[in-house]
Amino acid sequence: MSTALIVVDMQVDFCPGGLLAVTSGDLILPRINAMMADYDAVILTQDWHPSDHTSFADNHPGAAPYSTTQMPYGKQVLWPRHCVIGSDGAAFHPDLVVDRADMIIRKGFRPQIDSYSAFFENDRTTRTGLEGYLRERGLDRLDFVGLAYDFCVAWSAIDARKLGFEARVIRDATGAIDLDGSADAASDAMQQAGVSLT
Ligand code: VGL
Ligand code: ZN
Repeated sequence: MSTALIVVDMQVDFCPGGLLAVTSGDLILPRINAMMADYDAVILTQDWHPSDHTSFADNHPGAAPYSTTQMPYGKQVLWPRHCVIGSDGAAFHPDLVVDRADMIIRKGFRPQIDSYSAFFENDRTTRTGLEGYLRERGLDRLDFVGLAYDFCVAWSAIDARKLGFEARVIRDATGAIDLDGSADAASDAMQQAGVSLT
């Protein structure tokens, strides 16, 4: 069996000082960097939105950040503008070791669909291509770390299980947004899906 470390969205905007900062999000960086040596492959994901992205509250006149709206594909949280393609905030955190990464997968670049998961966009049908990459390389065991625990990490790990990969989330190498109990809900959903939380 081969194991990949999937480092989710360790970007400037999700760390303190960023536009959608996760509290203490940067404190997990040394742990993540140190883990990289122990894996057959390291894959980074990068949230990567066009300026007119439908997940940005400021693209919905009158809508407050963190409110929810109905999209053609279902319920969607409206986020503060973040990780705009080419912006400083979309860059990986400067302390993240990127040289070890074999692959960087960008997600959320279609204006009309958000993408929390590294495998499927939020319409739950559009694929990012990550599954094919992992299968071609024979990477069947996946460990997830990064931001945010309750959104992109959880959705990615649950999709990994749906696709038949072994999936583990290293809780102390993640950080949560925790919007209305979303961290506890994510833990429950992951356990339900057969993700191991360590
Ligand atoms: C994320 C909200 C919006 C994440 C990305 O990385 O968890 N959350 N975009
Ligand atoms: Zn995003």
